[in-house]
Amino acid sequence: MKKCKGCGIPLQNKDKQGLGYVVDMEQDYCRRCFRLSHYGDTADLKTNYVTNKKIIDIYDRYPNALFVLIIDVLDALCLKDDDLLDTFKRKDLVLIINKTDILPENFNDRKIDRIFSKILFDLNRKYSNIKAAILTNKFERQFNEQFLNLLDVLNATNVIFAGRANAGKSSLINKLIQSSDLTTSIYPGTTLEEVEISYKNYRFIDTPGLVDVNNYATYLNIEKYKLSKIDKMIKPQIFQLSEAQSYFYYGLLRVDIIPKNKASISFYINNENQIHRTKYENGDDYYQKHYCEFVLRVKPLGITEYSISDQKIIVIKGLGIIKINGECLAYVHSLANCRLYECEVDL
Ligand SMILES: Nc1nc2c(ncn2[C@@H]2O[C@H](COP(=O)(O)OP(=O)(O)O)[C@@H](O)[C@H]2O)c(=O)[nH]1
Ligand SMILES: [Mg+2]
Repeated sequence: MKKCKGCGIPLQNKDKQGLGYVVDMEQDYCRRCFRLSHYGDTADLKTNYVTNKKIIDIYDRYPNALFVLIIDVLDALCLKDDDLLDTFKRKDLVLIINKTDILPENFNDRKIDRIFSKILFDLNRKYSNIKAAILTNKFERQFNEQFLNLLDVLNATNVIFAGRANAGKSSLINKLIQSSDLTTSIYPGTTLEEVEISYKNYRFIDTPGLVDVNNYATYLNIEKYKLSKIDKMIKPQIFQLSEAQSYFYYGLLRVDIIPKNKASISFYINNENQIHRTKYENGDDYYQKHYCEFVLRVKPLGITEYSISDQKIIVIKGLGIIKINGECLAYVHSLANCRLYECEVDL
């Protein structure tokens, strides 16, 4: 059976509306990949084709492969409380913490090393199957050499690239094989099936991304997703306050802060979006008045209360991070489906 070189779906020339459609079976790429790569056309993008069960079945078909788990850098900040690594408990695992280029300017190499050494140290105590970890991003030049050396040290030739949707798996394999064979896009759910690639004496296997029920991206439609996803270096939006204030990120997130004295709050989100601030007394009014205008409003928000004595860093997967400093009460209104994660490492 011939499969699409970009996303792995079996090709067919019978059903024009169906996945894997090609006019001519000689073609290597399905219509969906062709449109996505050439025109950024998302019409055929959202499918319910990929499920976590299917992806785990793919993993199970490669019992002897080395598992390379690609993780978005912001997700990596709360990996200890995530169940992602449990999926790979019985596999030899290499972690790749990807997209470090989105971290703010003051995150120099030393700072990044400090943060992730601590996180990885804690992870290693729980998961003895982690053989190595690499921090990288798509701009890093030494990655290929480093990674291929590591494969040789680990004596690995069959290598499966796994992880959550949109972590950068396909992009990373393209970079390794120095091609653009695999279809990549800013949207989750691009890769539909496993794609095997022979390179030198290795066999690389790309896979679809696991769906994360705690990630905002899972619940946003394409337009909302495009507005809020972070793909460039974050410039935090920082606010000082000495009286109670409410902060709004459209209808996606609201944070009320009631300070004992002075406090500050920083939002690490997509730079294109401005946080709106009102007095706390006007917060509800503002929310009611603009309720219908909130272009990004998706589902009811749930409220989590924090009593903060010094600092709290909260990771909201798929949306960003908030960092609150000072003695205060904070009420975070966020998408009820998505769990909030506290990051224990200072940023
Ligand atoms: N900023 C940034 N974006 C990246 C990086 N790696 C991948 N991306 C982007 O993340 C998106 C998802 O990439 P893709 O390879 O399709 O992810 P996959 O679903 O894991 O295969 C694309 O828009 C990539 O350009 C990176 O290191 N930094
Ligand atoms: Mg992919």
